[in-house]
Amino acid sequence: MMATKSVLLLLLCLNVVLFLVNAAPSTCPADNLGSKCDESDDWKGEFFPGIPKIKYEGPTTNNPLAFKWYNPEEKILGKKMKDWMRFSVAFWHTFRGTGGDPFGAPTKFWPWEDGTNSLAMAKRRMRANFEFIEKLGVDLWCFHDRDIAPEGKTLEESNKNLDEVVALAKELQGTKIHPLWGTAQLFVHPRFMHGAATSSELGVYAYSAAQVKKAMEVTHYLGGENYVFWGGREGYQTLLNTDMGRELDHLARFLEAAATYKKKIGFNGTLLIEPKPQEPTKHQYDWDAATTANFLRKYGLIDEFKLNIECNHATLSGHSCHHELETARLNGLLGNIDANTGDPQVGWDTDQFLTDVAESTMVMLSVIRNGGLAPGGFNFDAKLRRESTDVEDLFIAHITGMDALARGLRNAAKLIEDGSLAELVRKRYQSFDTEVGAKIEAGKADFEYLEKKAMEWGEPKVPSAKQELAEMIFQSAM
Ligand code: XUL
Ligand code: CO
Repeated sequence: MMATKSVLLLLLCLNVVLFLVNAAPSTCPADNLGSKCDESDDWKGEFFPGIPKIKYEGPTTNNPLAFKWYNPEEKILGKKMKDWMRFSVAFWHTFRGTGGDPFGAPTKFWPWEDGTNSLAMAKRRMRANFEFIEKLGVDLWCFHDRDIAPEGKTLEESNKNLDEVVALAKELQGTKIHPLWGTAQLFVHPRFMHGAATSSELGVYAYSAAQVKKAMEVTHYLGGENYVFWGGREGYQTLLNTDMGRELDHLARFLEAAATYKKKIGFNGTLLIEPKPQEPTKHQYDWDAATTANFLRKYGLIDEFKLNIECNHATLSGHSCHHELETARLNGLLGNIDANTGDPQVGWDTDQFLTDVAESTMVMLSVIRNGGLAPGGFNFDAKLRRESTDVEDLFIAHITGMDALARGLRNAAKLIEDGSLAELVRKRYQSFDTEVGAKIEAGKADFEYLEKKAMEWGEPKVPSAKQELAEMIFQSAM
């Protein structure tokens, strides 16, 4: 009996030792702050060994680590593909995404991660970020302050952590790479449970202002082209205990102060608001593009802000991505796109890479009509599925997302060059290309005049809108 127990104990110990050997990080323990371990060169080499710089090989290649449709230097409608797209990597999904969901534990354990949220780990992750960006061949990245550097015990300490990581990022960026946008993460910490700028608590409003001030400063320092506001926990859960009018006023004052501060520090980047209807809260104030445009107009902020349209947020609000892009564009507000998509069955913000070519073609039609997105671009606010756990999956996901949009661009250009869709639309409205139509469009046709015309013309003949023909033309460009 005793002997069996000892053997079992021995086996158990052996197992523990084996586990420790197997699981031992090939890096320093990251909570070993301040030791010379922090300066370890372990990960100053390659994070993605065996992954080459991704190149364009064309649609016939079966190399998963090559672009099939995205050929950065190729010109489409007179502009290089890379200038149409302005792709950027989202730090949070790519380097902080764990695969965890409300029901399940994390599934992703990247080899460079040691399971901590230390400053040393943040710096190592930043090195991985830039190797990833360079191998993918893009020039832009996006971040939230708290996903690149750990929150400290005080705001001062958090700012200090951020400064350290940002200094390294600046060094690693070199001369070409810079942020498409930066933002402050104002939703994870419990202090933001009532919101940030919409919080009922004055201290939280001030804290949020301080955090945004710092995030704007570092975005500017890194050469960022835009700064994003997304209302993580804004909005009322219930009107019973909520002063909606007061929350909206506070939000407007907050954004006004941000616009003032932007000018004060000489940051020329665009301020972007990212509409989202709900999740995590029940009803967010920036529900969709139209709601946000109305809010901006009401508070006199319409010239200070543009919109960052996210496709999955569009579908959550009951619109297609194209609808949201067109609403933003027609209001002169289309500034940037968070390129992702939702699942047609799952009503969540699943943040999937957009791979549906029909959807990407519609997206690119809007982008072309907008004359491009610069100084905005496409940010991959998209994550690997929980069950994709290889490091190379990070590359495959971005490549397929970039290819889908590149293919969308090629298709949209084909549709525009072919002209038959535009001709179909022109014909549909041609009754307005007349003297009376011109009067209406110039705002010179009053009701008496129109009544006279209606009586003169009698019952109007209403022609076909040719919807299926439009769909046929669209399909032939795919
Ligand atoms: C959340 C979301 C954010 C913003 C930036 O739904 O899209 O990641 O893009 O805070
Ligand atoms: Co987003």
